[in-house]
Amino acid sequence: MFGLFKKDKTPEPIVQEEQKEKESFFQRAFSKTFSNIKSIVPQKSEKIDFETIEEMLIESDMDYDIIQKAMDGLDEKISRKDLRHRLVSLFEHVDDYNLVVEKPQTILIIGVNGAGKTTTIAKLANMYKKQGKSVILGAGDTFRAAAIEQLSAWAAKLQIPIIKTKQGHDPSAVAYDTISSAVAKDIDVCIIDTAGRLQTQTNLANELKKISKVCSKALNDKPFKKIMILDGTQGNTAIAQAKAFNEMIQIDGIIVTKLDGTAKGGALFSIANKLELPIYYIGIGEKADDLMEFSPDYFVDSILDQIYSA
Ligand SMILES: Nc1nc2c(ncn2[C@@H]2O[C@H](COP(=O)(O)OP(=O)(O)O)[C@@H](O)[C@H]2O)c(=O)[nH]1
Ligand SMILES: [Mg+2]
Repeated sequence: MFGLFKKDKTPEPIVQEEQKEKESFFQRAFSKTFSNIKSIVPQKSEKIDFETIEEMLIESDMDYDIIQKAMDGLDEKISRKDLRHRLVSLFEHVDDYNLVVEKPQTILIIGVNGAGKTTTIAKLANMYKKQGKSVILGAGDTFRAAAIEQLSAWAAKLQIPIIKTKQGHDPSAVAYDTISSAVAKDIDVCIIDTAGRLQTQTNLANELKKISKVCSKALNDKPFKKIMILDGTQGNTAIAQAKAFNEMIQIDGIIVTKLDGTAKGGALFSIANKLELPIYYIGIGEKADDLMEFSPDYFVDSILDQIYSA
């Protein structure tokens, strides 16, 4: 969507606008990570010492295993081109960043309490609505009354329909009703919230499995996406969390939130590489517009821009 310039033509104004928006978004998302990087590499140059790059990546919270893997065999002085190639290749397990599946495009949102699930649902709903799509929400975190209220408040604000039930009721029924309603009303996108915590981990695993099964059933076995929300301020520790959820219910991809508050942006390399999953979007605030699609190329280039001279 971004940077799709037609050959031999000046970029169209709309594309330039989008590009600018993306640039400023990435600057905001990684401002703390970038200032950290700049303190380690105060002067830009054409080639940078191996140890300096290593230190920079460690300080950005990139996992040491991954750093070793990425830098294996590189020269003592590293050029932008060589480093770029290595860093981008950490994301190469993914070739498809498209979250869109057959209508109704259904997204089941999972993750621990406080990761940013409900807020991210609002951001996704807002984005799809701006794209001209119709959206319906399912308040599947029935464990806490506050979670139902929070999603209802977003639905009202964004003027989007929501399917909900009383606290303690079956979240699978909410998921089923949300998808059925989307099918009946020809709605494009269904986004379903889930609880991040129950009385026990086993309960949570069973509940998520059941919700997932019910979604498949409501969709007549058509595919849908299970997206894990990770709190970016947790850096690498979020990986263990994601692995635990991945064992309960196979995850299709990740959205990382709260990057606005952290210098641990380098953890995105480890999260993507260790989990071998796509990072679809990144979140950088509490407002409905604070979401941007993630692009490995763009991410790597914006890091390299901090340290290499043109
Ligand atoms: N700074 C910041 N705060 C966020 C972001 N996403 C969510 N939050 C805040 O994190 C808290 C928990 O979010 P919530 O969506 O309720 O998490 P949930 O428990 O996973 O549903 C709320 O106060 C949100 O406003 C983000 O990208 N940046
Ligand atoms: Mg919530």
